[in-house]
Amino acid sequence: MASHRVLCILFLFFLLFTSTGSYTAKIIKLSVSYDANFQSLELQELKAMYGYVSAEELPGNATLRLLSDNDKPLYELRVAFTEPIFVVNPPLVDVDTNEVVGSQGAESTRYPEKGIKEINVPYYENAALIEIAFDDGKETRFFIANRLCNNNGVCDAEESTVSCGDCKPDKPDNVCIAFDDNICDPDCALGVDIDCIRQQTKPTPIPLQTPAETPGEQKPMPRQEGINLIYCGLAVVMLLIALVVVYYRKIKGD
Ligand SMILES: [Ca+2]
Ligand SMILES: [Ca+2]
Repeated sequence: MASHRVLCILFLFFLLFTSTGSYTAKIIKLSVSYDANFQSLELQELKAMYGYVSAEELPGNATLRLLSDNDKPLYELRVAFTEPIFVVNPPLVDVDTNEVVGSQGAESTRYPEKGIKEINVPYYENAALIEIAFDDGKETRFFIANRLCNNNGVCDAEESTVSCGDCKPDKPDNVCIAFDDNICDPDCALGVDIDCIRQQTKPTPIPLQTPAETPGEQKPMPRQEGINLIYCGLAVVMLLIALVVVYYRKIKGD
């Protein structure tokens, strides 16, 4: 029985350690859009938050580099961009041999589409540039420092409390940080941030109500006090009767 308890405690510690260990990494979430042949790349969105760093995609077809404001490499990752193509009437393929075995009757048509790739890189305070270099030589650079924080006192769309002092932890910034830190993050869903649960379940003090007294109004005597006075009165009367009886007996005896 005791060994079961020890195992349960160890398991809970393991869960706690592993969950916080992976969740507490500060990252920058990047959404890169691209067209066919990876001609025009755009950094559609970015946001600093807590989460997982993307795994290396080997062999991949491009290298993503995170650079500092003085072009110093901070982080490097191999990434695989897939051609954004939509095929109408694709030819029939043998699933075992992977060979084209015939067409579906109509000519197959390929339409170029827009692709979106999401990549999470570690967050660095001095991160300033993202460079995506394809193996065929195409290279694109995005300036990110000003997008992560422009220090204008307003929490802008791509800023968050992780990357910018313009955003406050108890105000909305579209990033939920559910730490037990006495701060209820309004971006967290119901029941996610323990501090918000505490805030909701905290009992609200009820003000003590004193009855309004009008001048000249007789305050009703409390019941117990009234009863005590009656007993006192009765005791005094009985004592007086007893004294009178004793006095008369004394006179008669004399
Ligand atoms: Ca700002
Ligand atoms: Ca919190």
